[in-house]
Amino acid sequence: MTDENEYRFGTRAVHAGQQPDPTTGAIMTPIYQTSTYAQEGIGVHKGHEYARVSNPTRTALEGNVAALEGAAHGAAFASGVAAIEAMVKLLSAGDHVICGSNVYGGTDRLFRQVLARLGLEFSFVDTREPKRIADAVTDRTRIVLVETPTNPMMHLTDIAAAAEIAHQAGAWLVVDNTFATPYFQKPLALGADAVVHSSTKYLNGHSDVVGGIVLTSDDEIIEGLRFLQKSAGAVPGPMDCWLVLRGTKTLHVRMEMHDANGRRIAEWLQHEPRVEAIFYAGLPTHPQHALAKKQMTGFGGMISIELSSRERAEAFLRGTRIFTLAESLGGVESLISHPAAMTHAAVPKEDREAMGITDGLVRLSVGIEDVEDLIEDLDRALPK
Ligand code: P1T
Repeated sequence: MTDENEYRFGTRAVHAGQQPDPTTGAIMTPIYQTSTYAQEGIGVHKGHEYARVSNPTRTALEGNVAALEGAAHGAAFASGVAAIEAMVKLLSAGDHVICGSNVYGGTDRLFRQVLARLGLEFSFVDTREPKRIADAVTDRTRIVLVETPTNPMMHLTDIAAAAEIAHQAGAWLVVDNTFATPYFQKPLALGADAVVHSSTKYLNGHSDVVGGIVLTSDDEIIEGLRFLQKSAGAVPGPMDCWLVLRGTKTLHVRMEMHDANGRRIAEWLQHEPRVEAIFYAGLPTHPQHALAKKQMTGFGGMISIELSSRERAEAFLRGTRIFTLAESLGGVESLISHPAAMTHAAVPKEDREAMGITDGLVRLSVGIEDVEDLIEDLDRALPK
């Protein structure tokens, strides 16, 4: 496919970034399982020198996801946290990052326990209220990073408002779009400078890869990221790129199903007296539902519920048969997890509880199984 922007989402998902293999005509992009490439003379080659710098399978994946996010460029990394780290490593010691107070626990850990040691400064701010971002800006602020919806509380940030504040401060707005995916939310079109993903999740969709990717149309950002792929080397292998590329071909189909199942289950849970509270941006009772409808076109399959105690949460987690207790999300199969003890265990307890990640909180990643089976599974497992 040559002019990708001419086509709609599903067509781009299947084709963008790829063309039949020039040597064999293979329709599917081959897994170029090689670390290096022959040179005819010094510096005379077919566009690839060494696989840390570039690999055709990775290039196809980067082009594909860039087309889905409406970006000019993509840079793939070995994991979601590696992608986030690369983005922040564009900065220098003394620079300041404003990060949403509720982000994936591993992002929080990377910032507080690794990058802060190297001289970057971080402020954690509840970005549901854009003014709090403006209040946290310093003359060294270079990046504002938000997840929307957040993991696991489903808090939203007004992307357009956050972009305006970041730009006034001379900073980039980076949006972690892992939960919504480009099928339901396009941060770059709303003013963000870069989007990051854990491609481990919905982009791949089959829970068999760990990966990350950054998408941007900003030349300075992509040049910096390419330099970091080469210089710091946290790049994904060709097999993993190929698996994610296979996954993105069905992203639009899977997301429709995650969304339909997610809505049905959220509505069912909402009327369930054994559930104390439910967090899902697609419900009219969500405090930011109006913003959700404004900047998202669907709400997906991530739902959190409050069951009021660790005992009730544990009974529920033990009781499901289809929903499997595991870290991660976004695969075709339904998973269930306990954020306080699992994904967000590294976040200080006071901070965790301040944002609602209590011992009674349970997170569901609703898969694409038959929704009646999923509801029966939850019904059977919910404690009295
Ligand atoms: O696991 P990794 O591919 O490194 O991605 C990190 C990451 C980044 N951003 C968000 C929003 C995420 O949810 C994650 C990873 N999250 C889990 C493993 C989880 O179970 O929540």
